[in-house]
Amino acid sequence: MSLYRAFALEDAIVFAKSIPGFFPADAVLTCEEIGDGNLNLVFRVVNPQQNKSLIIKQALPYAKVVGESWPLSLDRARIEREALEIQYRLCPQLVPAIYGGDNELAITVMEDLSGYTIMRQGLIDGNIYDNFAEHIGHFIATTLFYTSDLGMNQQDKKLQSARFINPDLCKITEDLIFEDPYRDAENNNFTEDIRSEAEKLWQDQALHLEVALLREKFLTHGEALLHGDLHTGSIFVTSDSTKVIDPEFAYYGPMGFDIGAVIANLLLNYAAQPGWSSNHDILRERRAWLLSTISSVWNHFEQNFRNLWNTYGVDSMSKTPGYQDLYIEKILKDAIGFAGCKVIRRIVGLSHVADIDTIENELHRRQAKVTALEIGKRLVKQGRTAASIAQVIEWTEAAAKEGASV
Ligand code: SR1
Ligand code: MG
Repeated sequence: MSLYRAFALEDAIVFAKSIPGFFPADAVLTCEEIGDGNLNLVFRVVNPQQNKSLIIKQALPYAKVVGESWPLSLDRARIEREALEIQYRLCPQLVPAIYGGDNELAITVMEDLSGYTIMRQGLIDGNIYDNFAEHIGHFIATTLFYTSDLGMNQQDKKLQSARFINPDLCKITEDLIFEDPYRDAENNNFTEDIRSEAEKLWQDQALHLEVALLREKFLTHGEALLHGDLHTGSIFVTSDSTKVIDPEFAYYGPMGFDIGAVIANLLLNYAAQPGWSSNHDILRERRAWLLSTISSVWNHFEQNFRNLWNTYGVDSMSKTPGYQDLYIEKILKDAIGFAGCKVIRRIVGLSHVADIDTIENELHRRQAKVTALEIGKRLVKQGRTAASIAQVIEWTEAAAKEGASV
């Protein structure tokens, strides 16, 4: 019989005390549930005497955002912890430390990042994170390279990929990102003021063809161990530090998916900017920073990835002249297409982003959604033709102009 039960505050305190050497046995701990995501419980347990704390994350056996009618495997907690352990080993400065866990209780215990801000909120508040692109480019390049056939023994990679079979969470992505927005799906969630824009998505066969090709990559291309949900709500930041959390969607998939997630969420904030920056100079400055950050994320990724490949590549055939360039070009095209899909899903699909939904002014809010959809469609449709990251900037600016006139 399973020992699983959803934790109450007291259970989290008892569990925290069982972590060897963390809190003294007689500590009087406090606990609050701080989870604001779609799927899990998150407890912060504090010892005020020591000014010391930790986080306990527990998976629920269903999607919290929908309810018990949407069951989800608890094995995702093990997958998340094992992915975090791999990412921590590869990029210790960019991932919270793991203190423990329990597969049956679907629990991971980790470093409390209370001094950090969730990047999505930081961007909404108008902050700028000049070290972010370098950090995330390094994180994505390193975690993807060393878990791929380029950077690890290929038989070990097959065994490792078996540990990250994640059907329930992949199904969420397959449905919410690669299917529902393109039909009148029950789980879609959009305001009536953009119904005609949603309906255009359902009719657009050229768009569907590109989405089908991207969906096929997501379903079948096990290139590397992905984070799987690398949006700005999965990233904690300060001005000089970045920490990536929440890899419960981790699985072996196409490399461009993680880069696309970062690009998409910077673009969603870009689309939202007129709702946050009423001053034209500030608007221009914010948007310029977001676009240059997108270029910089890609450039740091590419530079790191090529360096790793040239220095630590384990596959002799991968040294064939020309192969690396074609491989990078494929990742870029995929990243752009995936970014487009990820923008579109946050406007018409089940789960939205605060960057857009919390804009107070109704007209600005609608405008942000229309702009995001224009950007998303353009990236999906043009992705396969891309030759450089500079085109993402061009296409975004052109789509934003078009969106502003709808
Ligand atoms: C039902 S879960 C909805 C979304 O939340 C997660 O963060 C993923 O992005 C997922 O698609
Ligand atoms: Mg998450």
